[in-house]
Amino acid sequence: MEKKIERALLVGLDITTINKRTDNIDIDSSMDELEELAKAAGAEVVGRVVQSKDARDVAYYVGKGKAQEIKEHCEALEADLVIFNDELSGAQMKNLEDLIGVSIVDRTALILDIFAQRALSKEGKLQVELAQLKYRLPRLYGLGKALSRTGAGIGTRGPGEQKLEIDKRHILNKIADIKRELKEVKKNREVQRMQRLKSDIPIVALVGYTNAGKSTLTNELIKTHKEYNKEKEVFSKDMLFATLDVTLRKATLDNNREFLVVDTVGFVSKLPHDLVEAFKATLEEVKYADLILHVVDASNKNYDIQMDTTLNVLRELKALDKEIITVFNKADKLDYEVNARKDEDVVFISCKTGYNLDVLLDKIKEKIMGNLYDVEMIIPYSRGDIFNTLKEKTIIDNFEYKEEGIYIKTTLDEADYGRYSEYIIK
Ligand SMILES: Nc1nc2c(ncn2[C@@H]2O[C@H](COP(=O)(O)OP(=O)(O)OP(=O)(O)O)[C@@H](O)[C@H]2O)c(=O)[nH]1
Ligand SMILES: [Mg+2]
Repeated sequence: MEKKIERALLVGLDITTINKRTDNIDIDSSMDELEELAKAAGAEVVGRVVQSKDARDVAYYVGKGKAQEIKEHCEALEADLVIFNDELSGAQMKNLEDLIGVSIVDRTALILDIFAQRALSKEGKLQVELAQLKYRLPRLYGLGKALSRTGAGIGTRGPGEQKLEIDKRHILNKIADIKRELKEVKKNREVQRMQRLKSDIPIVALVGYTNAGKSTLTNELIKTHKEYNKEKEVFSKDMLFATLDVTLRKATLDNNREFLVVDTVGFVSKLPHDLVEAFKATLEEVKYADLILHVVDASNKNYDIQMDTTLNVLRELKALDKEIITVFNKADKLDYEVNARKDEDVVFISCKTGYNLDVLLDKIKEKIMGNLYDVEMIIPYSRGDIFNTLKEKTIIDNFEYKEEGIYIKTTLDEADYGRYSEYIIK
């Protein structure tokens, strides 16, 4: 399919009435983020317009006069589309499109578009398409121009580049189909999860704002595993929403114990609600985690607001009662003091320089291993399987073949201590 780089004009509203705002980010940072999102969707940003107003205009979002001005900017800049920094109603879209005469895309559609382009797994694709269709349903009559564009423009693409349905009845049928398919996929995932839980390897989930360094940290952590190779690495890039699908990889602690690292999709402020809903299923892995690493880009001046965004999603996922380590990443770029909040377990690291990665691994060990017991055991020769398991799982300080069995000295975690108690002599 032909791909033309679209020229986008960004429009934001700086709402001056505090209680009418939907976030706390200052308008410049918010527009910077919108620009990153637009780039991530493949657009070229040709200009920015910010309007200060005490509230949104119901018909034109920025007000009719400003919309008229935007039309003139579009002509001068030869813009193909205008991207608005908030979610618009169907009526606002239609009015703005009729007046300005180019496609209108809002922040939600933009984020959905990026997700549609990046989703890899079957489940990810289904979930994005579902969120897109739900977004479209109440806006069909306002999406005329955006949907009738030829080629695959921002806001028209479904996962896998097929054009999205624009007929209401088709959309409803499609939504029902997708929900059915998702149920199947979910069943499969459940089976896999049960197998994992049975294998009782602790699960450590990395969550955080987009671009915080979750995938980079994942790649650092998995280097500790004996089966590590380059191909196991996950994709990381200086780009919003580099990761869309949840991946699981193995890592090892210095006491030879394995744990699973779960890399997850990043969050962003004003994340479309349907998308949060959609990804709740994928993020279920987080609910089953033994430990959460909340990865924060400490060098971002809005790190505090970004943390709140992440914590809010964790709250929605009902995962806030889990053990959490706050990982302030990019310590190499820090040029101001970052204040940790009270009651938080915090570690400053740099994936770039390797600073404090060992401290982080120690903290992980402390959290997921619980109490550790130094033991001496005698394992009867008939239970060579246990000896082999412990050889794999623990570091055996000492062993000896004795008459009554194999004598070993090692360290056991809580679960194994209970499991093998009959063989423990000290
Ligand atoms: N300076 C510096 N850059 C880092 C560090 N860690 C990661 N980065 C960079 O930050 C960018 C984002 O890293 P990712 O690992 O892709 O971030 P992510 O959290 O997985 O992002 P999403 O998948 O988009 O949610 C990349 O360009 C990394 O190279 C660090 O410690 N210091
Ligand atoms: Mg990532």
